[in-house]
Amino acid sequence: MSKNIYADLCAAKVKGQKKFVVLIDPDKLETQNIDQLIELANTAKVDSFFVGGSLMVSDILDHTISTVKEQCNIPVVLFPGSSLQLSYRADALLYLSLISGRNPELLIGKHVETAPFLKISPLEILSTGYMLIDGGVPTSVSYMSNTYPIPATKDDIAVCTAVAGELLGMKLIYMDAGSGAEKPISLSMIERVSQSIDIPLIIGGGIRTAEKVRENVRAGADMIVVGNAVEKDPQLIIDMAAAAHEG
Ligand code: 1GP
Repeated sequence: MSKNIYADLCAAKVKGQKKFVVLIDPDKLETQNIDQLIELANTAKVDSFFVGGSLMVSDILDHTISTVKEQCNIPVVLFPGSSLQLSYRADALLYLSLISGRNPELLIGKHVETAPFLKISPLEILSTGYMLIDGGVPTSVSYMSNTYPIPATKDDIAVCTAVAGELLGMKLIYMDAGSGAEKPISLSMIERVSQSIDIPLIIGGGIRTAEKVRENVRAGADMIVVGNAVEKDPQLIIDMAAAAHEG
């Protein structure tokens, strides 16, 4: 399997091209919906699927990825809520270090445990500085990770955290207001952080409209992730992907 997702993302960033990602939480996906989701994603030229969840209670991760792979060529990237969410059927894995928090297990502990498996895996490993930003409601990831998010108005803290991640050698920064966030990340925070780092910036959490996707890419996001909104209304994929791609 070719390991070119990161190279492709960096090349797109240089050209100012933005990416649109659909988040699939296997727990929330009804079997009958996945076919429609994949068809829409194909039509909309969605750039990747992220697959994962803060707490996965079913064991259909492999099955979900296989179903996607059978029906399209869109890359599948694991977005693991825990070290149990590992599948060699995916193309890549976000190797998340929760740099907004101070939980050592999620900064390095889980990485040590999983390193021997990942070293020999066929997955493209994408070292990612993961930053939770307060989205107005307590999120599953905040509870499960036992960490506080960065306050929504503290742009300086977000900038310093992202720059620290870049200086530590991380390949991506993912700022996430959490799934179902009431308030998505502010445009001023996206602007400040994107201007402060050279690595690609992923933004997600609480994005519900194509207009918000457009605003976020114009503010400097390189990749937009949407989960809840397209679970509720899969047709949104078409306009949201277009908004990201048109910039
Ligand atoms: C959460 O960024 C993702 O980790 C997506 O959030 O489900 O609110 O779109 P939503």
